[in-house]
Amino acid sequence: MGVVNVTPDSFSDGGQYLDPAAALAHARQLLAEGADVIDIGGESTRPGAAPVSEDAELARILPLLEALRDAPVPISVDTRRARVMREALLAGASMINDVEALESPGALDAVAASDCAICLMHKKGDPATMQRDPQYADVVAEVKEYLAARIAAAEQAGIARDRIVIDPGFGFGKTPAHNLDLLRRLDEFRSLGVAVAAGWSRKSTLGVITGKPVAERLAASVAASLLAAQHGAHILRVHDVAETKDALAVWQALRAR
Ligand code: 9MG
Repeated sequence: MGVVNVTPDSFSDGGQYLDPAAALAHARQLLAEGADVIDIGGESTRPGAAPVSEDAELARILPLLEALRDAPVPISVDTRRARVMREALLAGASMINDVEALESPGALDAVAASDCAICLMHKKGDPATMQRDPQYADVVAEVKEYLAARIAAAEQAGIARDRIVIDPGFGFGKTPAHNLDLLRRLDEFRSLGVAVAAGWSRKSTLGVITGKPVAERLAASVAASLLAAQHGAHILRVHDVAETKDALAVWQALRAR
């Protein structure tokens, strides 16, 4: 899953693709590099990001959705708001990626009323404060319990299990130690019976491990994504599609022999 953030302030690519033409060119580049899904976001979820109105979020993503109507792969929209979900689905999105796991008012119904896929992500706390000393007794057990409850809520709202993807939300209310525990035990999430997604691309834990700023985390991101795949992830949410695909190809070649 290749990321296109149409935002001024995302932690990694903020401001690069606010211009619709630049966003479209980037999406096309990720498609050419072999992305299987494009994930478009119009609101940054990084810690401390400025809130954006629904209208502004829609104004950022709709032109790109329209331009990608004929894309050869599913287009996902990263949003937590029901109205944005509904309008994005009307404009051609076939997946919603929700960092609030359909907890916001009307979100379950918006997704249930369509046949789209849905990624339910875990986060602890609000983006503004979530990185201030998050605490868990057992991070894997707690995140898994939360995601199991959100799968149940989605099914109860009429969303079939085969439409659901779960994501432990690396970096969302987690310390580097929590993120590494989740990565080490990622395969435990497969017992929930739905596809598992993982997003490690350029995240701050990789900065802590390598001592490098966001712009120099490519190798660490590829390594973390590869490890996530080896630990059971079905979907990797990444900024660097070509490099991640090369790493996966080497691993797959080894497995094929
Ligand atoms: C929007 N967004 C930012 N990081 C993410 C992650 O790790 N997973 C998912 N599903 N979405 C994310």
